[in-house]
Amino acid sequence: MVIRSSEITPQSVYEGRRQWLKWVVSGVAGASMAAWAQRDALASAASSEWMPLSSTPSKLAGAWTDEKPTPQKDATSYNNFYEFGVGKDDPARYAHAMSVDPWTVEIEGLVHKPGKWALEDLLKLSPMEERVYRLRCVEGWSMVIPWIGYSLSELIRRVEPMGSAKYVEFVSQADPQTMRGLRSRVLDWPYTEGLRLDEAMNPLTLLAFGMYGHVLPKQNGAPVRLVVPWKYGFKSAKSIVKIRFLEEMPATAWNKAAQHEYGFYSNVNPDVPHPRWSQATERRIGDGGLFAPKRKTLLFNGYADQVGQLYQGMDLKRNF
Ligand SMILES: Nc1nc2c(c(=O)[nH]1)N[C@H]1C(S)=C(S)[C@@H](COP(=O)(O)O)O[C@H]1N2
Ligand SMILES: [Mo]
Repeated sequence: MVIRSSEITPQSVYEGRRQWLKWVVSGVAGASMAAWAQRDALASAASSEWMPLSSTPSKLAGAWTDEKPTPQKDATSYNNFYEFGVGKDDPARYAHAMSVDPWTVEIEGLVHKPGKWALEDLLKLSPMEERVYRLRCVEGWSMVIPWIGYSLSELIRRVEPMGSAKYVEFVSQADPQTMRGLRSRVLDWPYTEGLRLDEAMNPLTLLAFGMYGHVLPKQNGAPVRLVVPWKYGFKSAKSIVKIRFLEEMPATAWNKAAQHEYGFYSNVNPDVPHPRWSQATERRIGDGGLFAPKRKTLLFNGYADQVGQLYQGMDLKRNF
């Protein structure tokens, strides 16, 4: 399957978002997300309001894989978003309750230009492009998703980190009124994640606003999330409300929950098994169910050429 190289203007994303909000308000979302059995209906309802892309290829090396994208209905109905429950179908069922308008992202800590960014301004910060990245969950499944966004580095440059800033922390929305998963203590809410500043500045690190040519569905982290394609999926925080620049390595939600299982780096690495299972292979969602042959997991999820130099001289077994 040939994948179209694409770029969309911030304006078209903005228009798309307007339409999307209309769609959410109209209640189509709630109705079609109500039942697992109706997830095909969800996918088709969603596609009618999402906007098309114009075509300008991404020039960023590594931003593309030729692998076949995961069917959109799988990528929007098999999710991890613990704020809505721990079941794979919980986010598609319950994320419609989350309110994403208005939305602001607060920039804090060691930067010369801290402050609150309205989503509208973030959308206009930089031209967006489509990038087809693999996403590999630590649980042993993976997907190929055409994301839409721009490099996080565009935002970071704009807020001017101080020389003392060494790490970036990402904080997800935590609203007990709309996120039913917060009733469970499975993680210490809000969900937080972190990157070293040079990892955050790597051009592959994507601030994503859309996927499959459309604005992000809520279950995938609307209205803005991170996609860090060489790390396990949990590093890619969804529904981000705060980005904080720090001198010290921040705690992360998964590291706090299970220190020996989830380290700060969490680079995809087939040679470092999770304490309870191997990471040598993965099951590609959409490949044909549980009986499809597994694929070999690649070091840095296949992005070693782009990011390997970030870890030169580091012991990746100790810094897992
Ligand atoms: N806020 C928040 N972000 C999150 C998670 C979460 O539970 N809460 N789950 C993570 C995990 S474990 C994975 S694998 C990816 C899944 O992204 P997807 O559902 O869009 O495929 O989101 C990550 N981001
Ligand atoms: Mo995950």
